[in-house]
Parts: sequence; structure tokens; C-alpha cells
Amino acid sequence: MASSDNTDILASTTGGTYTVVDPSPTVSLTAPTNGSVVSGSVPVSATATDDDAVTRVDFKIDGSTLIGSDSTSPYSFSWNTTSVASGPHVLPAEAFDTGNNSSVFSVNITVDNQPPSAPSSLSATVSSSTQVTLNWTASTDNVGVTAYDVYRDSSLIATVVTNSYVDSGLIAGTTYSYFVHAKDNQGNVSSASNTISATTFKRGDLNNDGFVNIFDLSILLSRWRTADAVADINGDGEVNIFDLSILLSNWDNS
Ligand SMILES: [Ca+2]
Ligand SMILES: [Ca+2]
Ligand SMILES: [Ca+2]
Ligand SMILES: [Ca+2]
Repeated sequence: MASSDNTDILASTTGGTYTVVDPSPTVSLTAPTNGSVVSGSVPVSATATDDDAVTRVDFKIDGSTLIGSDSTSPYSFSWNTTSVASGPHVLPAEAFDTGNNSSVFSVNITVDNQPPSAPSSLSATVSSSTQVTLNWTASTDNVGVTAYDVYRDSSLIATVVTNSYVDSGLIAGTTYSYFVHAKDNQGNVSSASNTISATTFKRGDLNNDGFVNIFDLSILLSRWRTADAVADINGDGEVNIFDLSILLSNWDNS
């Protein structure tokens, strides 16, 4: 005969041999949640109850290495996840009662303290006096790349999710340098890509040969009254007298 409650046995029996069962605690991990990705220092927290008293809750990563223990509710501690390798882990919370009976509640988590690989093969294509198009080879990550930070002359100018960016509104005939960093969902940042420089076209230098001359005038006239982006120097949507005026005012005699 077994009972789940010591008091019941004493009250209702008069003799014989009995096995007294001391119920184990109930325990639940409230943070981190099952399936979550964690990095850096994270709060670990459990709730536990017992018919008598919970004496402590132990946290053992992958069931082997004790990473924390708390004897008072809320059963919690701050865990520095860099103590384990990035990747999937099992995080159990084991609650003990005064009789040293225990129960375990585990969650599966992924630790990600590993930054993405650096973006590579960053290239810059100048398409006008005001615009540079950047392309690079995508980074990889142990969990996933979520964004790229684009820097112009060492200042962050954009955060994009694809591996290309069009930098517009630039100044004609000016050299800019660019590099890119990749980020994952945990904010781990890769090292920088290669640095690439690009010089926007001189204003009116439509064929980008370094001079504003008859060749550019020829291009402009051949695209007269169209919306051609290269010949529309002032960007008003049409190749017209204003663009001709700009071209002539930048005319190179050399
Ligand atoms: Ca108990
Ligand atoms: Ca990562
Ligand atoms: Ca030219
Ligand atoms: Ca125009």
C-alpha cells in the first residue's frame, strides 16, 4: 500500500508495513522559453512547488555542467551563455525537496554568440554623378544572417536585408569609400568586408571618361526629351535645356 500523503496513512491505519511516498516537487522553466535563441547574458528563471518545501533548483546545461543554483523563489540567475559553444543545447531545471526528491523540466535552446562571416567581394558601380551601386557576396551564419550595415566613409548610412545597396544623392566628382558588416538576429556583428572606393561621375561627364566634352554633348542630344537617367543631369525627369546648361557650364577645354 502506498499513499501520497503521510498524514492520511497515520489517520486511517492501525498497523502493518507502509511505504510513505514523498511527492517530488513540480518544476517549470519560465525563461528562456523552449526553442528560443539566446546570446550573451540571459536571465534563467524557474517556478517550483512542493507538498513540503523546495530546497533548491539546479540548472545543468545539457544535464552535465552546473551553471546555476538557487534556493529561494523565484529560482533564477543570470547565465553567461559564452561559457558554452554556440549551437543547440538542452537546459534542464531540477527542483529538490527536503527529502531530496527531484523533478526535472527541460527546454531546448540555441546559443548564438557566433557572428556571421564577413561579407566579401564588395564592389561599387558608379552609374551617374550622384549614384553608386554596391553589391557583395552574402554572409553565412550558424543561425541566420538578418541584415547588413552599410558604411560610407566609416559612417553607417543604411541597414539592408539584401546583399546590395544603391547609394544616391551623392556629390559629383567625389570619391567615397565603402565597407559592409553582417549581423545576425542576436546582434552579433561580423568583421568588415573589403573596403571599396568609387568616384562619382563629374557633373556632365555622361560617359565617365573624365572629361565633359563633345562626346557627352552627343549623348545628351541623342537622349533629348527622354527620361534617360544618365543624361538627366539635374534629375527633373527629362533631358532638357537645364541639363544642356549644366553640361556646357562644366565643359572641359583640356
Ligand atoms: Ca515533497
Ligand atoms: Ca550567429
Ligand atoms: Ca565625358
Ligand atoms: Ca533634366
